[in-house]
Amino acid sequence: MRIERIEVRRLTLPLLHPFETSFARSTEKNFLLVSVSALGATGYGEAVADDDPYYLPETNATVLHVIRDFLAPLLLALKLDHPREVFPAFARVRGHEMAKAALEMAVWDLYARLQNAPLSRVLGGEKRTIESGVSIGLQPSTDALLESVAREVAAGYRRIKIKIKPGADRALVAAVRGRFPQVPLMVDANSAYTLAQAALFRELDRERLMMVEQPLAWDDIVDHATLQQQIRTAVCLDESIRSVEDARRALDLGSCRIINIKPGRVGGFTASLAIHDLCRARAIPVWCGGMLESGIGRLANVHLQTLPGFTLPGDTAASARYFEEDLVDPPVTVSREGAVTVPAGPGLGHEIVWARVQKATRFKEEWRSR
Ligand code: OSB
Ligand code: MG
Repeated sequence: MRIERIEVRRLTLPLLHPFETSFARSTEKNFLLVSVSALGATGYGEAVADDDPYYLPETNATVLHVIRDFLAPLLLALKLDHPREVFPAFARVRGHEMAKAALEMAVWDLYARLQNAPLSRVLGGEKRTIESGVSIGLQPSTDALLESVAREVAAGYRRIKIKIKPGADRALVAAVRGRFPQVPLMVDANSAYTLAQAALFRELDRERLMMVEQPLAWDDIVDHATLQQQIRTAVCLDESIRSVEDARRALDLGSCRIINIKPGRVGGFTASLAIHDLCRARAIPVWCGGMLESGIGRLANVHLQTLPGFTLPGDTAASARYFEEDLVDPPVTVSREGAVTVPAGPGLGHEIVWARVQKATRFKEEWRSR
């Protein structure tokens, strides 16, 4: 198969509630949606970059630049038998995993649609439902946080993650633990600390957290190894793992005991499968993170989590927590038991609502094979 057409759209969706982390506060979701077409079908991939480089270095502008000037020409020149050939074909381009992932995941979706198979099946996954946790942003007050945790526990989410930052950490954790002694709980610092603050994480050992996610620098695996040696709680890496090689080095060093796989962060599904397989061989649990994706990226994450190594609940909460109207119909929903049903239809498996995509589109650009 040859890809005949690639389109990139820039979309803006208002967020129902602002989402605050140690690095930013977002009130809307601005992202790029990639479409790839061949043989009368089209597949979709959502880029996970933001307008700013505060989570990782890529931005929507760099993703568009790298797709337009480097990746789209490479993809249009490829003769493909299987989507696993896309990621290696991008190898000459260093980094830019978010740009690579958006295109690569669109090709997987296209391939699944052409096979008339759910994406989960072509990825090799077997689960029919996956378990969801929820990520709760920094709140205006501890009471607001407790109220939010109570709401999500009642909704059925299987694990609560709260964001922390210097000055908003031990007291928040103690308050949530005090009120919910048994809830599976974890924290995510998004790289807000340094090793000089290791004492905080030694204190948090008392709170029976499932893990602490990305406490130290976004590009570090050395200090994380030192920290992991000093605490009992498992360190989970998010930002620091952008390839299977990053994962191998981190595991060799003992930098973490859990890995968060976001396909949009590591270059797509092929890289995600490689990290999954590596972790499985070393008995390291993995789970799938989220990036406040629309239903398109959210469903991609749902399909990936059908693989057997995803043994911990992911950040794949219901569309209704984020958006008034999602871009897919039906939206992603979560049962009272915290489960998401894996769509059985071809590709991502839910219809894309084009009127909503059009309404959210700010501009688009396309490239065709000659
Ligand atoms: O670190 O996991 C993260 C959102 C944006 C950027 C980074 C992260 C997050 C989340 C939210 O934690 C996960 C979600 O609900 O999609
Ligand atoms: Mg994270």
